[in-house]
Amino acid sequence: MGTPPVTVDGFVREFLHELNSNQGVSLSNSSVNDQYMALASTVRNYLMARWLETERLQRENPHKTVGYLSAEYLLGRQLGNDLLSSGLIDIAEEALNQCGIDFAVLRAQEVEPGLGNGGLGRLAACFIDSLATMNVPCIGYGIRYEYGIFRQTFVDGRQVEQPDSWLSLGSPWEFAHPEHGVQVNFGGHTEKTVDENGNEKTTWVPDWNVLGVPYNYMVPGYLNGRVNTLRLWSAQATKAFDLQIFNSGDYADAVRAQTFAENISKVLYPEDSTPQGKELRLQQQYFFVACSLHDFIANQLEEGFDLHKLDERIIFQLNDTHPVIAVPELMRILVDEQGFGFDEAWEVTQKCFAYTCHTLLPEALEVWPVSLLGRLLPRHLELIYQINDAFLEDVRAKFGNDEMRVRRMSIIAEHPERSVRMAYLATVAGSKVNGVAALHSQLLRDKVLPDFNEMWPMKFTNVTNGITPRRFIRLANRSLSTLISDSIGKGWVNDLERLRELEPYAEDAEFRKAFREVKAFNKERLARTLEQRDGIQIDQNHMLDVMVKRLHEYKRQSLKVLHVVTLYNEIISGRLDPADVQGRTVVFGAKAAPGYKMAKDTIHLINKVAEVVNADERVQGKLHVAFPANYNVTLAEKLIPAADLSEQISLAGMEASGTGNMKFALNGALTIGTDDGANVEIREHVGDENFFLFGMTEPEVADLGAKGYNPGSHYEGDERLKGAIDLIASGAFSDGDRRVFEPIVSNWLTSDRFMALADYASYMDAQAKVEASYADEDAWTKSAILNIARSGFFSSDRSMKDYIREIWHTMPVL
Ligand code: 26V
Repeated sequence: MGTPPVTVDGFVREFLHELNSNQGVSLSNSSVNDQYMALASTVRNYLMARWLETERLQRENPHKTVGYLSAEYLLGRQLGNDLLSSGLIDIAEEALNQCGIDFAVLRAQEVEPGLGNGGLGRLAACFIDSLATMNVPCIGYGIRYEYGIFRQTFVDGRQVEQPDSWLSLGSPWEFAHPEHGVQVNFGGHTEKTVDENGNEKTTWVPDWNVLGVPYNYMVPGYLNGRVNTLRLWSAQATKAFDLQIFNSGDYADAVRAQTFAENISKVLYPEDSTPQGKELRLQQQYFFVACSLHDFIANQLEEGFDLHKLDERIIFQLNDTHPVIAVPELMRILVDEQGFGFDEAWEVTQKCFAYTCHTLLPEALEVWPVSLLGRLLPRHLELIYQINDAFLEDVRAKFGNDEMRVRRMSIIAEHPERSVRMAYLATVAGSKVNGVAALHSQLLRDKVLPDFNEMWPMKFTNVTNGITPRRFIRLANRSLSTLISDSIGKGWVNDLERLRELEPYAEDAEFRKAFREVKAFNKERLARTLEQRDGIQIDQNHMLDVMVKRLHEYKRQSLKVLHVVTLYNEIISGRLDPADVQGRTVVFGAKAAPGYKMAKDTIHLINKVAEVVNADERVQGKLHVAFPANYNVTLAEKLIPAADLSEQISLAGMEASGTGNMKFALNGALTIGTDDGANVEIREHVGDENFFLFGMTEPEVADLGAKGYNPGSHYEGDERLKGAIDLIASGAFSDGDRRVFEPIVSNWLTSDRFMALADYASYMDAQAKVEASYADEDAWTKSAILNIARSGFFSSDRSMKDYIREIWHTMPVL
């Protein structure tokens, strides 16, 4: 490690040193990648001393740690974040300038680690950022997928997936520790023996294993000198495989076995919300959880720590059900390896876990067939049965022999196939169960887990999600950050409630003008990005209307399409004069799960609508649709700061929280949204008059569902809606071929599970209000500023405080 590069000269020296000694090149013959790698190393070296110091302090004076267990971390690019956290961002820029290098070009060289699908993975990344910033000891545990979320391309308007080989140029951010590999066992059977005291002992005799190799990543706190760790596990063949290669004589077969082992961490499953019950996915889940528990517990044992008090050292937070197999794994370690009695082990286990649920969709609740679980993890299945027996005994004790209730609550479902309900296992095992927004937590109690809520009302709690202001304001929107800091000081970056101090500035004409300049600047930056990245041109004078999120029917991208097609239809049929229309660019960004037909058809429809609308001269450039491919964190950082209007239009009761909604509000976009997820709380904070609410409420949705919903009646009863759907059905967006979008049209007319047609009229009215409000520039700007000033609550720092107070009972390290 060189001298800490705290001056520009020092930084230049260190950077050149890294270029020479690590990349093996001189400045004059270095590639952009060389320069990027050297810059990354320079920052890394600076953070290294702090990382080691954080680790040393924890070892010498152990604090209770958060073990965040998540199958996904959607980190986004690291370079800017680590420079910001270390306070080196300006120094680095100047140093590179002196070397004749454009900082922005180096930043653009980084391939973002996309080790997550969407909201759930990005939330994990925000949480670990906040914990480091708040000085809370945390280890994030997860999987080092060799391929992250696929790269989306469009071919003839249809989604085509490409592998995301994010590691192909090497990642400067990871530290591999093959010497700390952990063996993970699978398969086989169990054997019972009785010891000299007459106690039954169970031994698991597995029949294959893999090696988990930890890769450590720095998680720097913002300007506080703390660096926590994210530890991602990579699967390799163990020595046993090597031995097989040596002994079997069948070299090719043995190498195949190695490939088999390495498959476990090969690729992120790109489905979110529809579990496929794939064996490899269960292998992934057990793999990372077994490595993580072993890692933490081995450290405690080394110190001679008494595992009866394990909860004084760790709380494992289960990020949805994906890591729930950790529950029987901890039981197995305590009972089979540490000689605990079952009850004793269960008492410890219950104190060491808490569970966050991220969904309400019944089909998104994971279940594993008993046949599959028993084959892969026979000992764990036994323990799950034992946990279930003890639990159902408690149910009977509390509610009498209400066998209907017992069957409803059993961790084991009998139909359609005997399987383990992972959400129930998590609820039974967890010291706390939380939803991710107030409405969601209430629905979780009332609709998903009502029996459990009745049994343990105190177990249930809410922690509304949040987002990190470091990445999503300070880094992504530097010009807004400067404007804010010039007005109220810099303290807001890690104390976001201080944005309240901006409220009076909404009345300040000069500030409003400055705010509009910030938006204009961000739109220009976005225009450049879209031009370079996608060859898309956008009109910077348009209202920028943005809907970016995973493609899912419940999120209702199709409702947004109906809005666009209605406007288009009104214009081309002469009912609407383009001269009277506010110019609007509608931006979509969305990936569909590769096997999700309706989602992929919707992507196709959006692209075809874009093609037709954008090319039609009758529109006079007033309506433009842009659908850049491969929406990811990096693009979000450019798009969100430029947005005027944020589309949060899910059917009420379906979106657990949403977090994009928070990012938009904090960057001064106004929301058009339903009363769903965290939208409810955003509206409460920013005020009704600064939010465009529409659509049914959750109870109205439930009522309509119960009465029987008939989408056809909305189609027949609304001329504009009928016109829009008929236009799509006519082949106007598919070169006259009526078959292309027939599945979408017939879904609207006959099923429409997420009731887009029922909310259409209300949505159109709300959009009319948007249009009118936007015309009053000053009023709109005031609202935008108030959105920012009143959204400080949605910092993930606040979410972390809530987890600490309600669930973890950990303390920041002073
Ligand atoms: C479920 C499954 C099922 C098995 C296949 C792979 C897979 C991957 C992810 C999931 C989780 C789906 C739940 C989820 O992502 N929920 C989102 O969580 C966000 C953070 O709390 C929240 O803002 C979104 O509203 C919610 O949809």
